Amino acid sequence: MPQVIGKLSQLPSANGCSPKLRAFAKDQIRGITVINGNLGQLSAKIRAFVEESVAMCLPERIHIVDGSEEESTTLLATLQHLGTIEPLPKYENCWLARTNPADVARVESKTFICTKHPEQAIPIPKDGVKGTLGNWISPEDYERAVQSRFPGCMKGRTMYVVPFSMGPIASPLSKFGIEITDSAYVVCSMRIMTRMGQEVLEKLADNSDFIKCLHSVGTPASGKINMPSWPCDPERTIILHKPANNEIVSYGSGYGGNSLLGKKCFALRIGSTIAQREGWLAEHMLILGITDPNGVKKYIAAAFPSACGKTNLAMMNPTLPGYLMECVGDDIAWMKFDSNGQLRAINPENGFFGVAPGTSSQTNPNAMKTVYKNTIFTNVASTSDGGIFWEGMENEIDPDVEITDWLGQPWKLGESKTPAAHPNSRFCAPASQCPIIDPSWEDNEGVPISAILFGGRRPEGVPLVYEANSWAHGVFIGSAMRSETTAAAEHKGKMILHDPFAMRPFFGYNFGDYLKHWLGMEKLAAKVGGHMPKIFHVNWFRKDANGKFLWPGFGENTRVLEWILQRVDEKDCYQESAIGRIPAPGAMNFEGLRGSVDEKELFSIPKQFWLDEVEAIEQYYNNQLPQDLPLSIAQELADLKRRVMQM
Ligand code: GTP
Ligand code: SPV
Ligand code: MN
Repeated sequence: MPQVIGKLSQLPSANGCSPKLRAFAKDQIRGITVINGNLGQLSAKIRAFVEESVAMCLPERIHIVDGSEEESTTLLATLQHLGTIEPLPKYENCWLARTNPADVARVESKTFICTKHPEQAIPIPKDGVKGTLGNWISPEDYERAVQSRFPGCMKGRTMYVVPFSMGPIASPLSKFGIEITDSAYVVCSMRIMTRMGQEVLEKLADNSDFIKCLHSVGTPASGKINMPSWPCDPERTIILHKPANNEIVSYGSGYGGNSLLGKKCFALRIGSTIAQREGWLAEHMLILGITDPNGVKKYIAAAFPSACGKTNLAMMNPTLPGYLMECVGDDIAWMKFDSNGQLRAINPENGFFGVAPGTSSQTNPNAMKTVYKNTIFTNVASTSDGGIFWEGMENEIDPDVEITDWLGQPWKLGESKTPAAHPNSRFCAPASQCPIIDPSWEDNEGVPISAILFGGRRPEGVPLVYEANSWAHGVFIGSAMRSETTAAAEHKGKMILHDPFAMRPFFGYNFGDYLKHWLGMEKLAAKVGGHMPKIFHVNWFRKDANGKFLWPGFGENTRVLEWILQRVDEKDCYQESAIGRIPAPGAMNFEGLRGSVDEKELFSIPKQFWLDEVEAIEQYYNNQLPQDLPLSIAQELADLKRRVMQM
C-alpha cells in the first residue's frame, strides 16, 4: 500500500521551497499522497474543493480518476479483494455487489434541501400537518450535520476525485460535476452512469464552475464497521443539497441515488433549481423514440414514480407490427426549447441503474441483452454456474443450478419463502450496450419531444389512458399524481401516496414554485414561436376484483402509444370524459387481444371513485400547500370536481 509521505506540518510551504521540493510537494495535498493523476491538472476551483475535503475527511491517499479502462480494471480488482464484489464468470466483465442489508434503497426521510428560508425549499404545510414534499434544513443545521459526521471520516481510505459530465461532454445542455468519494464501488458505477474522467477534467481546466459533490460511506461513531465489505453508517445517513452553492453532501450510504450523486441529487434536485432559473425542465422521465409503420418518428417523455415502469417503457419491444422503438434514456430528462420553440430533451446519464426483479426476456428482452457485459449488479441472487438470478428469471436459468440469495444464503426455487433478490436490487449497465439505443441519444441538441406522459401504479379507478384538455389541465394532472409505494424507497407496506410529477423525492425547490414554473413554460414556448407538447396520463397497473392486472402491459403498451401519437397529430379519435379525453370507441387497436382484455373495465371512470379522488386531491393541496398552490391549478381542480359531479 502506498505510504503517506509526511504531514502538513512537516512540509515546506508550496511557495517557499526549492524547485526540487516543489516537484515533490506537487504530488501531495496537505501531506497526503496523490497516487493517481496529477495536481497540476486541477483547476484552481477543483484544487480548492479537494483541499477543503482532504482537510476535513483526512483520507489516507488521493486518487484523481481518469476514467480509463485500466483504472476501472484495477478498481474492480481492489473491490474484489475487499469482498465488496464478486466476479460473474458466466458473463463478460460482470460483477455482483452485496450491500449491508441496512443500505438497500434511497432514504427520503434523510434527504434535505438547504436554503435560507424554508419556503424556498418546501411548501409550508397547514398548521399541525407534516409536510411530505421534501425536507428543509437551515444553513446552521446543515453545517452542524456536516461537522458532526465528516471530520476524519475517510481515515485509512482512499479519496477519489471523480470529474463527470451530466449529458454528452460537448452538449450545450450538459453540466459538469466533481464527486469526491471514498467508495471505489461509486467510482466504478459513476464510470457507467456518467461520462467521467480525463476529458471532463480538461474541460474544467479553464476554471469554470462545477457542481460540488462530496460523498462518504461514513464511519459509525463507535468506529465499528459491521460489514467491512460494505462500510456504511445507516444510523447517521444524510443527503444534503445546497442549491445556492451548487453543492451536494452525502454521508453514510453507498447505495444508488444516495451515493451516485450525478443522478437524483444533481440531475434532479440541483438540476431542477438550475432549470427554474434558466427556463427549462429537469425531470424524472424516460425518453423514447417511436417510429410508426409509415416511417414517421416522434419522441415522447414519460414520468412514472420509482419502480413504476420507466425502464420497461424506454426499452419496450413493440407488439404491433411495423413499429420501431428506440431508447434515449430511462430515468431522467433535461428539456429545453431550441431557437424555434421546440422542446428538446437530452438524457443526462450514460447508463441504466435499473430495477432487476421483474426484468426478463419476456418483459424486457432489450434490458436483458444490455446487462450481460460490463455490468455491476447489486443485491441480486447468484447461481452456481457464475450467473445471476432474480424474481422473474425462473425460466432463464438452468434447473440444476444452485442459487445463493442476495444475503449470501442458500435459496431454493419454489421452497424458500423470502425473495432471492432484494426487491430494489439493480443492474448498472452502459446505455451504449442497449440493442435499441437511439441513434440520436447523444445528440448535443437533444431530441424533439411531442408528448409528455404521467403515470403511476393505480390498482383502482384510473383508466388505461386519458389526455389533458390543455397545458394547464396537464400540469394539474401531474400535480395530482398518486401511486402505490414500491421498494425503491424506505416506505413500509403498500400505500397509495401522492407523488406529483414522480418528483416528490426529487424536488430541489418549493413545489408550489415548481408548478408555477411548469405553467409558465407555455408562455415561454409561445415567446420563441413554439408550443408545448400534449400531456397524457397512463395506468398500466389497474387490477380486477381478483387482484389481477387488467392490462398485459410491457410490449402491448404500444397500443396506447399509437393512440397517443394519433392525438399528437390531432386526429379526431377521442371522446370527452369528466377527467379528460379518452379513446373514442374503436379508436384504440385491441386486435389480437380481444377476449383477453376487458376494454370496458379498463376505461371505466367510476363516479364515486373520482368523487373520492377529487376530495383526496383537495385535501392534499389544502394540507400540503395551503399558501403555495397556483390559482389556475385550484381552478382545474374545481373544474374537475364540477365535471365529476355532473357525471
Ligand atoms: P426506477 O429505476 O426506480 O425509477 O424505476 P422504473 O420506473 O424505471 O421502473 P421499471 O421499468 O424498472 O419497472 C419496475 C417494475 O414494474 C418491474 O418489476 C417491472 O417488471 C414492472 N413493470 C414495468 N412495466 C410494466 C407494465 O407495463 N405492466 C406491469 N404489470 N408491470 C410493469
Ligand atoms: C429511483 O428510485 O427512482 C431510481 C433509483 O432511479 S436511485 O438511483 O436509487 O434513485
Ligand atoms: Mn428513477
